[in-house]
Amino acid sequence: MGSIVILTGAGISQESGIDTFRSEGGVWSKVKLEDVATPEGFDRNPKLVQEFYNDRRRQLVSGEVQPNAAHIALARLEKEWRGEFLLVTQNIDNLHSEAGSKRMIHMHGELMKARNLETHDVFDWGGDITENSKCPKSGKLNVLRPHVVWFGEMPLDMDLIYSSLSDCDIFISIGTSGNVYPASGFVEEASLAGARTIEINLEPSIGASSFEEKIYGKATEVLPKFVAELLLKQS
Ligand code: BJW
Repeated sequence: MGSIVILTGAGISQESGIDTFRSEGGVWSKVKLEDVATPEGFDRNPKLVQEFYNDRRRQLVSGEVQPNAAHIALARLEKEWRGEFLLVTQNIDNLHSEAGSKRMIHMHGELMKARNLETHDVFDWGGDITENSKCPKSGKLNVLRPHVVWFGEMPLDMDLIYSSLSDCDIFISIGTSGNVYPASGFVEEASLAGARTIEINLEPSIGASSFEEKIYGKATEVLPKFVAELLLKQS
């Protein structure tokens, strides 16, 4: 049994119709990350950044993207696993929670939330953020930004993530290329704790050699089977 920490990245939502970042045709082949995913880019051109996230938020609320078999398998694992469980996602979409995951951290924030730049209050947000959007608490205009973590900003809930990694028995990384720190270093933390480490991805990630076990294939094809086997072994 024991405790499990899972890290997910854009690859788990790819089969739901959400673009990954670094694959051919991915997000960073269409827009410059310096323009849309840094605080400096937001200072230079807030309208461009808000539009980039408004478009992505619209895709989520349109109903055209739904959780896939991989999201559902992780929700099942959380429900049926008898030990400790934590899902850490780098994704800002809401597909894990739509699939039923509960014990979860969005380390890079959430598209369906807005944050007040001055007070740091966070609000559920399902529509566009525009120059006419008022902070629901202060009523002020032009103080809202997407509640996401850009390059150079501190990811969320790092204390809880590191304490869970330092105490875990199994670490599973799913659908992430391993390009972005600090998530790319989680496997080392888990290894130091003596955890069994597993990478599930379409192809070897940058940090593949740090994992003891590797399974390559589409998340929807590989993960449901992997979860079923893991649950079978705990009984
Ligand atoms: C499939 C699949 C299928 C496809 N099935 N698999 C120099 C050296 C080292 C570090 C730094 C450096 N200079 C600066 C840094 C730090 C920086 C960083 O890492 N930069 C690198 C680019 C070099 N990091 C930061 O700034 C972070 N903050 C920070 O470090 O704070 C300081 C600190 C923290 C902690 C302790 C101490 C200090 C913040 C990073 C914020 C990242 N933000 C983004 C945007 C968020 C909002 C948005 O979505 O727009 O987060 S960037 C983007 O990349 C997004 C993602 O969450 C993140 C990771 O991408 P991911 O998920 O791995 O996607 P891909 O596309 O790269 O990979 C997908 C994978 O899936 C591929 O491998 C496919 O093969 C696979 N796949 N289909 C299974 N069907």
